[in-house]
Amino acid sequence: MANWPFRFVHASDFHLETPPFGVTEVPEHLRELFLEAAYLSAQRVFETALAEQVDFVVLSGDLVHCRRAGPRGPLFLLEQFERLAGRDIEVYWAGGRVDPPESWPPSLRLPANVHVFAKGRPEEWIVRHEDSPVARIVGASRSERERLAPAPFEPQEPGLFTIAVAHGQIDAQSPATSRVDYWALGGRHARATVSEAMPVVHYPGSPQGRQPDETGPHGCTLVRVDSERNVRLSSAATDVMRWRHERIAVEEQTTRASLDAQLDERMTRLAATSASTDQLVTWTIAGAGPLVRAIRRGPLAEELLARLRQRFGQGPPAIWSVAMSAEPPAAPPAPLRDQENIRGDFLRRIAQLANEPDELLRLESLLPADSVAGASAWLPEGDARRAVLREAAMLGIDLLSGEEPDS
Ligand SMILES: [Mn+2]
Repeated sequence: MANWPFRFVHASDFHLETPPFGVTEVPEHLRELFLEAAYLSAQRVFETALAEQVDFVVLSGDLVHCRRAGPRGPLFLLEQFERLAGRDIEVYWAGGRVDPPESWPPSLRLPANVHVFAKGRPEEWIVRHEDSPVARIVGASRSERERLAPAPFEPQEPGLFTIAVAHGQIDAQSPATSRVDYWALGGRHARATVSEAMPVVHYPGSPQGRQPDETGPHGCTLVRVDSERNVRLSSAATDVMRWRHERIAVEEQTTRASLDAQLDERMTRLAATSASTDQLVTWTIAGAGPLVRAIRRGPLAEELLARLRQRFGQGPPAIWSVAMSAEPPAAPPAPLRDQENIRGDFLRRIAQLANEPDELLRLESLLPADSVAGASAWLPEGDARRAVLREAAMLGIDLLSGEEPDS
């Protein structure tokens, strides 16, 4: 059945109540940007909808925690919704964790173009072009009690292109037999397309990365559906600051001048990737040698950061270096481990724990006697366990090596 082609913006997780975080110190010239980032990026979502002249906008939850954001949050959304109303663009909004429908201030009436899905049984709206129906939108706000199940979103009859709007995860198995063409999901802050084939299952992610590990561009998704019902997704970046993680490997003989040159080169490359967006870089220096030891123990990291901030951090666009740390080597140097001394014993024990991921670490006896009753010393699993053990090995080498210069 031929379909009227249409397009819409899919966005979620504005979290207007949460400014970016995870930085020990925000420099004066970036303070305003941190405070405004959540709003500026959300505003760009609406500007994308207007610029692309979309038929409608689908919002998959976690837009604003009204109490935490204060009056500015809902007033901002109201203003944006009214801009869309002025261009006859409808909005379909399914609430998530922080924005259940009942949390919206009753004194602020939503304009008629905004359809908020209730919790529980999904509700259905038909989008029309002139008088003919072009798409069906089935949505529900997140319910605390029930798991998100795909079955209630299934339309009774096939035919119309169907968009299901919800916040959360759907069972990866079930979409195969579904009559839903596009799952517009929210709740993940990183953009992700879980299924590209029909039905498409997509999370647009948050319009703005909030913390150092939310790296890369963030934005919303422009969805185009053609007359053969093919779906084409394109991402529109809306973030006003972008987090980066950069790793540089050095060797025993790497000099400070050569490390500086590598850092500068990486910075120049980052600057070229985006001429207009401020970027926040977390550095990891990996490998071995005196530079890595100096970053781990001494003031070198602060020195390098100060230089990078001064050269590249002022902008515009600013490329601000947030932090720098040394990545511990995968295994401590074998000669140290093979020595018959306390340090050797310690490193052999660490290696043993690393090789036996199921072995439990009993650390409770090491806690002070007056520590809270029932407190347990807990070691994570998998990659996190390996990282903790690597750190412990390096700390052991530092503390058990005395003043030997070459340890
Ligand atoms: Mn969220």
